[in-house]
Amino acid sequence: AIKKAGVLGATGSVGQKFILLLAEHPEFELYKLGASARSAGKPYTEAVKWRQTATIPPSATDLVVVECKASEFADCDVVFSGLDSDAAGDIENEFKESGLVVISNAKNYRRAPDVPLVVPLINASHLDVVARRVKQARAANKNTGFIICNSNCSTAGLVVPLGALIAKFGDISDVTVTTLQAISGAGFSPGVLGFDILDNVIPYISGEEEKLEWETKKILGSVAEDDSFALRSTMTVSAQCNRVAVSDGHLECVSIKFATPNKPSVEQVKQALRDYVSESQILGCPSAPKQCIYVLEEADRPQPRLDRNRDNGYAISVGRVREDPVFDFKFIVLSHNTVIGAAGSGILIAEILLKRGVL
Ligand code: 11C
Repeated sequence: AIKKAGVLGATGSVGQKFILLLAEHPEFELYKLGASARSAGKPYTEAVKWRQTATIPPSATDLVVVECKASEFADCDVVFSGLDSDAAGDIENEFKESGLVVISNAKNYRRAPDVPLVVPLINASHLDVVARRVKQARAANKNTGFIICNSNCSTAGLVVPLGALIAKFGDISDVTVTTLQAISGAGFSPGVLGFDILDNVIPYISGEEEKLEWETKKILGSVAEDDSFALRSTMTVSAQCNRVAVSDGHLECVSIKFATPNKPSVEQVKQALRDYVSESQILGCPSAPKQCIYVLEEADRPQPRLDRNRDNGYAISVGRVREDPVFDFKFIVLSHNTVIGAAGSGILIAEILLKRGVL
């Protein structure tokens, strides 16, 4: 049966993306939309109209927005949270405590050792712990509520090729990454700019470098014997982040050093990226990309405008794979920051949970 989905932060930019991705979804129906008290009681079209660029799918038009209270969402099978971090902490915790499954794009619980941080193309295995805990809780008639976080958008693009290469060649010891990030990551669209980006590059994004350096290690680390998700990767990651005049699609210039003295060749690195298959593809999830990582050979690709929508924004593009005179290899990564970098990852997590009988 189709599962009932709720969306928190429904009028925000991530919430709107969740709504668009759920509107035509074969396994989930849009069932409850939550927003601030200011929007509660209004039909969604009315609540979101102050956002000049909003696209409203027909299945959401007449849904009446409610406040983000667990009691309003009690009969949802899954709740996607696009809440801002100032509201997400208390609300998501209340939902979890009342037995709801929350898949969150907010940063609040990403570092919590009992909360998995999942980029579904690369560490869906961390969901095993959730599946086990939920089955035990069900058997004991206990609360089966939990929170799963998806990562920061630039982290999502970075960890996919890193994880694919670790799976094939063993640990990576050092990573440097310089990002060129789209304005939609800051919640802006081209028509509604929040700052002077045209003819400009802003060489600072608050908190972003720390997220890349920290989240990458949690995602690519193993799960501890006590099922906790503490930092377990010993990789050193150094990030520099820039905002550029692009609407969607984060580009990242990455250099890596393998821990092993037996280095693969450039061709072997490319082949390993091409051959990588994610669990979402193996399980046949409806939103899974056809190819997880596209390796492009043209010298000037990937580019955001040309390559961000591969496989509906769920695939990662890698280009310019070459030797690095300081580290071992360098390459460019492009990911769609609002799809696989945000709401799309949340949807894929839910699809995997459904296939595993958790939802
Ligand atoms: C950006 N990475 O592009 C941010 C947006 O932690 O989910 C996403 C923030 C987050 O500015």
